Amino acid sequence: MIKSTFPLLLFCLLMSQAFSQNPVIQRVDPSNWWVGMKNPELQLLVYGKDLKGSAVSVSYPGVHIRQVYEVENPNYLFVDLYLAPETKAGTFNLELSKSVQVKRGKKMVAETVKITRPYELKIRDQHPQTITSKDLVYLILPDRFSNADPANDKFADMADSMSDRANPYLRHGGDLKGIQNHLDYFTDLGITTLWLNPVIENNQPQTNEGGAMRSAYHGYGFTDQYNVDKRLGGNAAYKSLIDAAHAKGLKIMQDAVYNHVGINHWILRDLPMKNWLNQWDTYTNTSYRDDAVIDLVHGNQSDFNVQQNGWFVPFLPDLNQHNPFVANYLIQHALWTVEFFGIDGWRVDTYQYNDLDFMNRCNQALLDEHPGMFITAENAVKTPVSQAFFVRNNMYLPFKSNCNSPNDFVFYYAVNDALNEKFDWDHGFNRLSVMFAQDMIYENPDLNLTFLDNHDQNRFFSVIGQDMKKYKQGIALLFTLRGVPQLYYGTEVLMKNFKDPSDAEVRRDFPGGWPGDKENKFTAAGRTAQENEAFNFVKNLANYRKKSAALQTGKLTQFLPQDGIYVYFRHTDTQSVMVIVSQNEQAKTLGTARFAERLGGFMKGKNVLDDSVISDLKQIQVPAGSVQVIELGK
Ligand SMILES: [Ca+2]
Ligand SMILES: [Ca+2]
Repeated sequence: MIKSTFPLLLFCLLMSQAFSQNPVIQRVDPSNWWVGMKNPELQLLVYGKDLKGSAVSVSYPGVHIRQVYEVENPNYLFVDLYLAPETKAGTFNLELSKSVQVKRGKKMVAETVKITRPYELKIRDQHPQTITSKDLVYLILPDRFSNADPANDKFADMADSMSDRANPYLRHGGDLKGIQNHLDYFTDLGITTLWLNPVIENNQPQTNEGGAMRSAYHGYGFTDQYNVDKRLGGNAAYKSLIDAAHAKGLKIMQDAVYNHVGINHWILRDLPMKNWLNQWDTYTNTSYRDDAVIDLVHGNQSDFNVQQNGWFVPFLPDLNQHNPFVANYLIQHALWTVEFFGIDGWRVDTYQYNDLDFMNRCNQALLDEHPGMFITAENAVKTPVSQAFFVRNNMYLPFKSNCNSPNDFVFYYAVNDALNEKFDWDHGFNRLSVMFAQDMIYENPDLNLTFLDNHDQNRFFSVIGQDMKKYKQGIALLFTLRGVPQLYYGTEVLMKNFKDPSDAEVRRDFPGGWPGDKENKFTAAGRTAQENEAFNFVKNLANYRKKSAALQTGKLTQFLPQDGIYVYFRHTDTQSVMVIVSQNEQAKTLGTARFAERLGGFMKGKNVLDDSVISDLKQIQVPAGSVQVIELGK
């Protein structure tokens, strides 16, 4: 035994010398893949140390290496694989062999070192559903909704190690388990789909914005796409939430960011190549101007480049989606996420800043694997033309988007303005009828994601001056007009505020979501009478909508607003709903002769908001500032 010690030590020493020059694999992205994907191609990003010069091989039936790319940085290899249709699930070894110089005594000699990395091909078992106009979406900012696990609020090893509910700019500790604990609250309210602001790791340092240090609690600065932030509970908590939501019939919409990543993203610490990002000689911010992109007639290249390739803010670098490795990385992450977690739909952040051909490729990759998948694009634009440009539309243009839904900002502005204005020729409810008259521009306006407010906007109840009549009108318009309605968390319990002094004011904690909260708005007993009036209004109409074919998928027929009263119908072959909304300051008797084409054959109606019966459809009483949702009957 003693004799063998020396040679063994020497061997270890030699090995350690050899390994110091050896290639090392630290990670492979995507972290796994699936057999049975419609697209048989897969590009692995292999990252580690000194990978350049390695030969790569795989010995597994059906898995073929098409090409290996070396790039500027020797720590990366990109490996194109082809997975034949008959490939079975299992784990193969990615084998790298490289000739390295090793010291033997006083001599350097060449030696071949081999390293292997197991890679798993799983069986596809998720069956995402499609989000449609039958759904009601509820938007949650995960850090601000409910804290089920105070132990994960902060971590000393993260770039921002703070959590403080007293500071509106820092993390507050909300997490995915907190959301999961309230699934019954959502289903009771009539919600069918949850949209969470991004859950992916944001290991970002605090940043100075407007003189205040802020945390990336909003989630829009990704630092590792393949990990859900551990302060939200990590991948396991996200999977658990989604499985539990699906079990209760709730769908999940993921918030995607393709345009940029956080400045602390792991790839940025050791870039594969300089043009992974859109780099500028001097810092260049995007102009945030959609007109620079949509102006195919009079636009110029310079404005276009700044809008597209300028950085969103200094700590969110712009990704170069013209780089095919970047494009593949982003697209495969989207596919991976659907398969891994069972995502039902996508909301794409900052859509207009992405290379639009890249976005079409990305959308198509999702649609190829999941036909009919709901993909809704965020563009904070003000005109139907601009909004339609970025989605499937009926315009004859050289560029055609394949995104199937816009976040309907035009609707958002129109409803907020309409409810705040006095009725006249082009104000008040006329804004709505004028807007809907332009729906011919969209391929399918029923897929527009309509909303009254979201995490970036003033809260609806504040915008309308905390007026309950306008509140009910707004909710009723949202739930009964065309589109996929989206509610922002807390709107149902009258959460309020303007973005003054910052957007943190419209992202307050949901009262009752934290242990020891003095108020609990999750329960009727914890809500004020007015909050219960609001909650019950939302709940009743949302649950009616849930079983109303007319409101979910019926055709919208509108009549020009007159005398401050807007009348429209949602109708299928089997159900007709008449909506009457008034911004008249006096009660009126509404003669209905001009609606005869939609009222023909109906004798009576029931206002589903209060179950009152309208026995004479020829003369309908319309109180000042009222809304009626009338299911018509024979
Ligand atoms: Ca927590
Ligand atoms: Ca960009």
